[in-house]
Amino acid sequence: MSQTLIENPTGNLAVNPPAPVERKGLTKKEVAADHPTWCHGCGDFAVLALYFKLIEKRKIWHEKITTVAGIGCSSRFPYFVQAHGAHYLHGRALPFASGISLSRPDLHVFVFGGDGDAFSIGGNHFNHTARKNIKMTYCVMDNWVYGLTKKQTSPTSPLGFKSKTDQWGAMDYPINPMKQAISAGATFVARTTHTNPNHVLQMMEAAMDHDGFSVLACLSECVEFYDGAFDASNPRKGGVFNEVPKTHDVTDELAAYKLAGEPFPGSFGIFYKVSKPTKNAKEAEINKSYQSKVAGLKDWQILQKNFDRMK
Ligand SMILES: Cc1ncc(C[n+]2csc(CCOP(=O)(O)OP(=O)(O)O)c2C)c(N)n1
Ligand code: SF4
Ligand SMILES: [Mg+2]
Repeated sequence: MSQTLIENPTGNLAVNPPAPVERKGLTKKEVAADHPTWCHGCGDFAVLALYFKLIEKRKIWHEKITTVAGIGCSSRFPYFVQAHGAHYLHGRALPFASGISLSRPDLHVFVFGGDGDAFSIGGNHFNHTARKNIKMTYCVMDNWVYGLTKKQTSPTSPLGFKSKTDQWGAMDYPINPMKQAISAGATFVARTTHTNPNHVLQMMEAAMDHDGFSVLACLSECVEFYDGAFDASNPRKGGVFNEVPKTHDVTDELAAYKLAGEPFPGSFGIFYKVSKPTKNAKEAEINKSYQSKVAGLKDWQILQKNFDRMK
């Protein structure tokens, strides 16, 4: 490519930068990694396909894709995305993702995982990430069971569900992911299902555009250990898919709880969305003010200042 030398205001010759080249959105082929190892018919395939669609549609470049997960069938997600990501510890995806989100404001972090990962072992991290309102999107792929470990009761398994840990049927009341997310402080809470691809993509986009902790509860059927769990929400299986009524006020917390309390299959769409300062913005403000106080000092001098302050 030819470059032109131009004279800059100081009178020196500088290289005229080449005109920026318009980058095309990545194709599925360019972001798809290993062939997913999920069972044939698993709902997780649809979620992955729509994540690829989102990457393509929203032109998220390779170097900006950040996919984090914990452990579980659904959490195998980052393996199948040819970009930056981490398959982290069971239930610990959110603290790991928080570090990335807080240190890299140029990225949007996506976290994927299962109902066990989110609400059992990772339950406390879920609550604390929500109350801190750390900017990221958490897509909980809820199949009402532990899939990877072959059918144990999960925190969202309905009463009476027979599993390897509850052979007479689950006796503990399930948690309600939507109520949990709203009460913990998530500022965007939406619900979708793997059987409605357009809706999943629409919700992923809305979640990504939200400046704060966005939770997307996505029904994703485990055909191996909980076949037919979500038939009542699937019109192709005789069920009904009802969208959140147009009259619903997404800033009304009580109205959101009301929607969350509907019996299955309930409604799909955005239940709750409010604007609140993020931890990202608050930390950035503190960093800016501190940096102005230590301007010109060497790293060791800043360290020394901190040690002296702690004496
Ligand atoms: C600390 C720890 N405890 C337990 C396990 C075993 N384990 C792996 S995945 C999993 C549950 C997965 O269920 P879920 O998060 O719902 O994901 P799914 O497989 O259903 O997608 C468990 C208990 C583990 N890997 N690490
Ligand atoms: S066990 Fe269930 S959740 Fe896991 S891959 Fe198979 S169908 Fe999907
Ligand atoms: Mg599960």
